[in-house]
Amino acid sequence: MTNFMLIPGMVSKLLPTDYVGFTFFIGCMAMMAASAFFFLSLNQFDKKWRVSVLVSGLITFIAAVHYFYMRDYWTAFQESPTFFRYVDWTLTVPLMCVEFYLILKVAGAKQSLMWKMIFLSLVMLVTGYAGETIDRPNAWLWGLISGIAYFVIVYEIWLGEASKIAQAAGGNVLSAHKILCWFVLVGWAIYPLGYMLGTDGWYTGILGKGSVDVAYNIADAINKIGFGLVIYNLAQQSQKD
Ligand SMILES: *C/C=C(C)/C=C/C=C(C)/C=C/C1=C(C)CCCC1(C)C
Repeated sequence: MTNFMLIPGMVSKLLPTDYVGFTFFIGCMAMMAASAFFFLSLNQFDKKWRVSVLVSGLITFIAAVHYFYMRDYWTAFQESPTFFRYVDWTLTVPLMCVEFYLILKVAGAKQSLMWKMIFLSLVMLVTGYAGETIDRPNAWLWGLISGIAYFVIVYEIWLGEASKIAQAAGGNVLSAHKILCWFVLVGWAIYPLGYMLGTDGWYTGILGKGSVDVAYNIADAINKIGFGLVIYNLAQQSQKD
């Protein structure tokens, strides 16, 4: 663990052209600022919404801590911090599934819906990790399995049980659910794109190679902070009515 830690009092040198390193630094600060924002706003919400906003803050806080590790790893080795990346996702993506459940709970969502989504997200992440690390020659195959799990999540929230509950709830809950659905369909789609830029497969001839980290860092900022703000907004709107 300590073999890549910085010497106390020393800052590693980042080249002005290291745009990947730049996005890691921005990621640290953005996640930290967002966490402060969500945590400090907690008092203004009543109990019903407080947990949802708290979870938004936990998601960006967990990401902030991982971003500090990933930034240091990148500055030390100029290599993708894949391990920390997937530890972060393994904690934060299931928490996003919890968020879906929390906002639909008022409309009668069952816990089984939450567990189903958590399970699917873990299948998506474990297979993605396998493709990026232990079995890179078959990255396309792992990516495909991961993509199927992702597709089932998209189906579940757009057309499945979750969408029916949101329809029944109507009002603010329905509009927030809709926005979150767009996050998962469009914002989350950046991840498989990043994966294809960083691994070799039939797609490499079409897409070429690119920085998997820049793609993931941009996606994280959009999906973790943006997603949290939707919840924050829902809580605030619902409190006014
Ligand atoms: C905060 C982190 C989030 C919202 C991470 C989401 C990650 C994904 C949606 C990853 C999806 C992948 C595929 C659909 C196929 C290729 C492998 C992955 C894991 C990059």
